[in-house]
Amino acid sequence: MNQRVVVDPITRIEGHLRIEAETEGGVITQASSSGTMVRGIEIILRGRDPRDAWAYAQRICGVCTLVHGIASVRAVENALNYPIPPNAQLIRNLMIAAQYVHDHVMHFYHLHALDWVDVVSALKADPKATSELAQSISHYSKSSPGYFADMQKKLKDFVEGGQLGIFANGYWGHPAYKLPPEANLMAVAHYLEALSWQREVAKLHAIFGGKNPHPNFLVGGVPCAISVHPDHPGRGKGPHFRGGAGATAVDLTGLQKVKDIIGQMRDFVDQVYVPDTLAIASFYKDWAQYGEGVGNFMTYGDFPANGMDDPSSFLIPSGVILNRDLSTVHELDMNAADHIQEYVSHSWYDYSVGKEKGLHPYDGETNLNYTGPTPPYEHLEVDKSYSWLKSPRWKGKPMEVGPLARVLMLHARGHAQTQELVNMTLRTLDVPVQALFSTLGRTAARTLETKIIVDAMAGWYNQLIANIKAGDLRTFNETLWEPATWPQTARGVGYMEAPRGALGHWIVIKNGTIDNYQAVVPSTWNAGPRDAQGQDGPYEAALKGQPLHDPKQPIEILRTIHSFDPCIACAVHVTDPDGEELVKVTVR
Ligand code: NFE
Ligand code: MG
Repeated sequence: MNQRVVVDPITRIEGHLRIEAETEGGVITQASSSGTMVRGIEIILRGRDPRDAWAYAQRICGVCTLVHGIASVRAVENALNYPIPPNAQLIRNLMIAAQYVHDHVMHFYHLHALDWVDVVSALKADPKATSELAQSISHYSKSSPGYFADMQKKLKDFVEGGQLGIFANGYWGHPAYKLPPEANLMAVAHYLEALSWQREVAKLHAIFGGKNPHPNFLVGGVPCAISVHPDHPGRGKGPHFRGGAGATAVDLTGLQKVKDIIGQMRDFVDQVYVPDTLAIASFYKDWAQYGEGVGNFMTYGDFPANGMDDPSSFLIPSGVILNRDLSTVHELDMNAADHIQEYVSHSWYDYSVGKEKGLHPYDGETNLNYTGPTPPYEHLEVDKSYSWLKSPRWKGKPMEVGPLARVLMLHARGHAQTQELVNMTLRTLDVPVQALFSTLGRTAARTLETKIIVDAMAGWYNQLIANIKAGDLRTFNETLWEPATWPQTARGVGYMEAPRGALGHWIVIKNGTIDNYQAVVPSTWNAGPRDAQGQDGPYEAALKGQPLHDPKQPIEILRTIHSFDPCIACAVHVTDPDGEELVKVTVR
């Protein structure tokens, strides 16, 4: 029997995402991914000072709190050929890395884990056996029978008090949950630990950027001065240090705190996140055959050692992998008109060139035109336009971006630590290399890249300290700050690897103000709708062929969609003036 399963909203994500899945005989034959919210940041930016763009662009999202700030200042710097000092580069690397580690751990425990971990089953666990399990996979200190008994009591109080709260409405007891009660209890305990841990590690952003979320940035550097005087923490001077907490210099106490936070991050990743991922995955090996996306992977690259002008110095390289073929990495050109384009054939937008043609972001347009059904509606018109997301394509092909793309790219480019980690994971789980391309592989890749990035943080920190010891305290380059020094027209691209994948901001500057601004965002690449050729986006492709045990409890859809870690606020990034949901605004 044919049936259309609608999941709306998909929960435990950021933003508003709807999935409509056509099923036949209990298997998904076609899936449609729809972003049901629209915003207008790109329109808001027009006519403004490019040096202020980061502060607006950063509000695209409150989850990947810094990435749009970074992409924005890099776009302006790229347009103006504006070099930044080495310390600013290192501080940005540390801040980006901190975002990854924070975001990936939160995603695993707080957004994704409940797809695999049955909270209610944890009540049946034996704390002593849980302790033995925990100690067999890690030397994390919180692992005694007493600790797990306490955690279980906490959980029991929640449940008995009718306060399951965030755990309410799960598909508890669904046969797809395979973990024994002890593994469930261990994971729930770490869910709660991760909540306190993240509060601490977020302070790294506050030290360098004044606050979190949405730390401060600065075109030409970073907005924190460095002071090495032990008694008198310095203050930033000049027009670019605009007050607020970010204007206070980072002193030796702050730098020591950064070091401590890096240690805390690393301990949690090594002792909790990595072992938990492997332990949980070992019960879900059947998920190594489901959830492959489009088979094409793309990275823009990030974490420069020598600045953004030297991509060969990036920790994460850039490139494109087609049809799973890791033996060839294709070069990608962010400025070439025919490489990256966005299509709107199935999106609620119009283009001046017609709905079938793609546009490069420098020529990008944001013309909203809702043509969908009047709410409340049962189904979207998936043969016409059905999403507020555009469909970005590389040379006309859909691309998966994100942790899996990065791990594959690092692997393909011969990064030794990545190859070791991937081999260790495949060996431990006893799954074939094709498992990488699955829901399980995508989730594991996120854990592995967290390990790679957290390990790299100590190196950037040590380099920063070495520079400071050698007397280099520069964090800002003033030479191009004044628009009088700029060319009349300029354009540039700022890019980075955000936690969810390749992120680009394209800016056109005319007479010192923003003439056009387009952001093409990771979740748009992954969650976008079909294109003019009818090619599925990665979410859509990943759901195709997926069996559904019970259409009323579509946990399988959640598992695969969550493995991408959706952020729909990022993906649509374009607020209507009243900040309301569009369905309430545009309906005729
Ligand atoms: Ni709103 Fe974001 C990240 C960006 S999304 S979370 O990571 O850019 O796709
Ligand atoms: Mg866009």
